[in-house]
Amino acid sequence: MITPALRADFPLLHVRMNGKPLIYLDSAATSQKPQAVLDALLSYYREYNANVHRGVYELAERATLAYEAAREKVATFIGARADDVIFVRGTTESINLIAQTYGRQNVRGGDDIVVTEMEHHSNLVPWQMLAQDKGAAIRVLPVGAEGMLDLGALDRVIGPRTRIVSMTHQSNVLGTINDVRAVAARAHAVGAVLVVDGAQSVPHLPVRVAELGCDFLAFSGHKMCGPTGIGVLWGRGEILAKMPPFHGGGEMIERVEYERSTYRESPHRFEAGTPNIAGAIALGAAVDYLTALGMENVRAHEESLVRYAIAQLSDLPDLKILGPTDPATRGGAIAFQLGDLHAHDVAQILGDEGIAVRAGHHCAQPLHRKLGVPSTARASLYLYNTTEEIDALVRGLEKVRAFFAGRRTGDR
Ligand code: C6P
Repeated sequence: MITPALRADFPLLHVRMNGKPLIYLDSAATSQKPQAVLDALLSYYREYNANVHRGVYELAERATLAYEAAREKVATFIGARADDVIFVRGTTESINLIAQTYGRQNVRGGDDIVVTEMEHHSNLVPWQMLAQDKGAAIRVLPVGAEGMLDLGALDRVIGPRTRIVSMTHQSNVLGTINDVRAVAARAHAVGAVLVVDGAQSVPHLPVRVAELGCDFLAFSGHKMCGPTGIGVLWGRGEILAKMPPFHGGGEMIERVEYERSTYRESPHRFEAGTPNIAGAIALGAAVDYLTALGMENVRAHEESLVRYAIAQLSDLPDLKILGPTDPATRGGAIAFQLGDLHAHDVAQILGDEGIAVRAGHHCAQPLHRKLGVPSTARASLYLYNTTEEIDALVRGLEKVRAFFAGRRTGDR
């Protein structure tokens, strides 16, 4: 069970913004951190700061053990083997790593790389760079009615030329939770690999790589109660074993000569240089925190918040929610438009009320263009949010409407 009592674990939820209690509705951008994660960061630096995989003295061994224990925790969290879990800076770096290693090795001129219309720029631009380099084409799975992927187009868009399909599990704009298994089946039927952007799903849903049926999964620590600058790439072991390294440097090599080198196995082959040791250890603490709550409970809490939020927001005249309205098919990123008001104006006035929401294109310009809107405001929910905060959002939006209605009357 998730209760408002867990808010006591998050120091930042108790600060004030503009003299008002903070109502944090921007967890899709980054989540707040529980004390246990802050403690893990500090205790590494205070008690056993040393590099990993290098020294044999006690501090170095302690740091290495904690770093590798974090890898084990993350692996268990997603139902994977630890050797297939690679620490990177975040989702963006994960996807660039796949594009520049697996992609460069396997994509040729005339091939197709398939994405969907609801991708974050992090899951589009790295593929464009690869496609431009190789003379490959980007093909796009459309978004259909109510912000769901149009799975009827799967057989048309994914075909014999497709080498890589890369899709988000949960949209950061529409909130849509995609049917990854259906896309995996089609990708595998034509011999392509499936990359899943889990930036918005791993923090919010139980995610097991075997159940998704994907070949790669990318996610970020900072959206799941962990620190910034640490993220994860999971890859299927037999694929990682054949992939070339991403960066060259220390700790990823077996033998180095002047002209050439040989490389270690995964995950070390993909972790050149000193990694984000504190970040990985603190991500392990975040995983412990989420595991103790139970990801089924996190999802159930968010689903009930989404149901409440959609019902309350739908009562506001002129408010249009993007994406599915059935809470069973979506997560807690709720992008909306309020009449013809500019999203930044909406977010600014909410901010004055202590309510933190994001405004803009949310790094999804092609999706906004498709929907015919330049920008949206977005409230995004997480395990620490409450129905009272949604009530405050609704009151805040009523103020926004009243403010602009007054200005319009004054203009006449
Ligand atoms: N979306 C948002 O406000 P990084 O920045 O590498 O941790 O995550 C990138 C990323 C990739 N995919 C999806 C679906 C995402 O939502 C994000 C990050 C934030 O929506 C910041 S732009």
